Amino acid sequence: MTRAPSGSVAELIARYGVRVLDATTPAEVAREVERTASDPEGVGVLTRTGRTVLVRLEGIPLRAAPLLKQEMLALGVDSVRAKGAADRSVEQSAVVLSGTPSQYAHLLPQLRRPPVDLTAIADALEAALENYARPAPWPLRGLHRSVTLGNSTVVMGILNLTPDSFSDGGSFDRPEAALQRALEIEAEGAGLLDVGAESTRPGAATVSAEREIERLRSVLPALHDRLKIPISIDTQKPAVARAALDLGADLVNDVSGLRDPEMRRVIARAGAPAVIVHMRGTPETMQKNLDYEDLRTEVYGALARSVATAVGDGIAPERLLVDPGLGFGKSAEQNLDLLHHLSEFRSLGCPVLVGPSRKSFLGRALGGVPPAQRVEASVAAAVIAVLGGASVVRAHDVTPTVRAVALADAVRTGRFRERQVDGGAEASGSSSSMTRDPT
Ligand code: HH2
Repeated sequence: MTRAPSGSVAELIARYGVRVLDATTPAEVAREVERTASDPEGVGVLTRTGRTVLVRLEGIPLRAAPLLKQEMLALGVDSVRAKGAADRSVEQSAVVLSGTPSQYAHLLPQLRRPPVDLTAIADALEAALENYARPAPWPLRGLHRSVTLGNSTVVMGILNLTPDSFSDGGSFDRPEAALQRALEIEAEGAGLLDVGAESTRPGAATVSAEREIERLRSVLPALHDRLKIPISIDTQKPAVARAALDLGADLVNDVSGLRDPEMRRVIARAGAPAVIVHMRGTPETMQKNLDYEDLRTEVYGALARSVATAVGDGIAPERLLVDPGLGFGKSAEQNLDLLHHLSEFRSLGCPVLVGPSRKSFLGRALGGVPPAQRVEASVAAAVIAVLGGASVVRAHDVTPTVRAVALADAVRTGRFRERQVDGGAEASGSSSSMTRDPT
C-alpha cells in the first residue's frame, strides 16, 4: 500500500473526505454533480466519463469484430475479442465491449452507417442496453386475472399437489388442503400462485398426463372460483397445460423451457403468458452433466433462443417471462453464480423470475441443513434476486418472503409503497395491483 507522505491515512481521508461514490445510473450521477454546485455542463462531462457498462456479444463475424473495435476506439472505448480472430483460426468471435451509456449512444449510429453497416448488431446492442435499463411496469395479463410486474416484486407462492415434491411433498395432495393453502398464499400477499402436479426434483418419477390432469381437476375449478391472483400451472406437458388453462389457470410455467413445439402451439393458441425456464436435459438426467464451458453465456444464449423460437411460433413477447432455472442442471456453485449475476438476464427484455426457495444449494450454505430449515436462506436469496432485478420470486414461505422483498423494493426504489392494513394484519401492497376479469 502507498504510504501517505505526512499524517496518517485516516487523517488524510478525514481531511479530504475521499469517498468512492455509489452512483451508477445517469440520474444518480446528475444528482452528485448538482450537490457539488457545479455548472450544469458538469453533468454531461461526468455521464460521458461515468460508469462503464460491459456488454458481451456472441457469434460476431470476423469482418465485423475489427470494425466494432475501430468504432469503439474512435469513441475512446475499447473491446476485446477471441484470440483466434486475429489469425482467422476461428470463423466467429465473442466480443466484449466496454463503454458508458452515452458512448454507446454515440456508437450506435456509427455502426449503422455505410460502409460499416453493422445495423443488425447495433439493433441488438441497443435493445439489450434498453432492456437492461428499463424499469417500466409490466402488465402480466393472464387468461382470467392479471398482475402488474415491475413496480414492486411479485412473490409467486408454491402449491404442490404432489406426494413427492422435495420439500413439501404430500402436504397438499388432498383437494381441501390444497384450496386452504392456496387461500392462505393469497392472504399472505403472494401476487401469483404456481400449482404443480408433478415433482421436478432431480430423479423424480414421471407422472402420466392423465394423472397430472386428474390431480389438477380436483383443485383448479375451486381455485379459479375463489382466487383473485393469477394461477400459473407448473407443467412440461402440452396436454396438461391445455387442460389446466381450460380449468381456470392463467399462465404456464414450463421448466423445460417450452422446448416441445406442441407446448408452444397450446400457449400461442390460448393467448396465455408463459415462463421459460432454463434446464439442460430432463429432471431425470439434469444433474448428471454439470460441465458448462461458460455457464452464464450458455444459460443466457439458450434462454434467448427459446424466447426467439416462442415468439416465432406466435407467443407475444410481452407474455413471456424468463428464469435461469436454479437447480435445473446446475451445481450449488453454479446456482450462486446465476443468482449473483441475475441482472444480466434483464437484457433479454422479459421480466425475470427466479426460484431459489428451499433448494439444496441454500442448504449447502448452512452446512447441509434439510429443506424445512432453509427458510432464512430462501428469504435472503429472494432479497438478492430483487436487488438483481428479478420481477417475480417463487417461494414456499410466502409471508417472510413478502415481508423481506417489501424492504428490498423500498431500498431498490428509494420509496416505501402503500401497504394495506387488514384487521390488524399487514397485507401486501401487491394485491392492489391485481385485477380479476369478470368471467
Ligand atoms: N423450481 C421448481 C419447480 N418449478 N419453476 C420455475 N419457474 N423456477 C423454479 O426454480 C422452479 C419451478 C422446483 O421446486 P418445487 O416445486 O418446490 O419442487 P418439486 O419440483 O419437487 O415439486
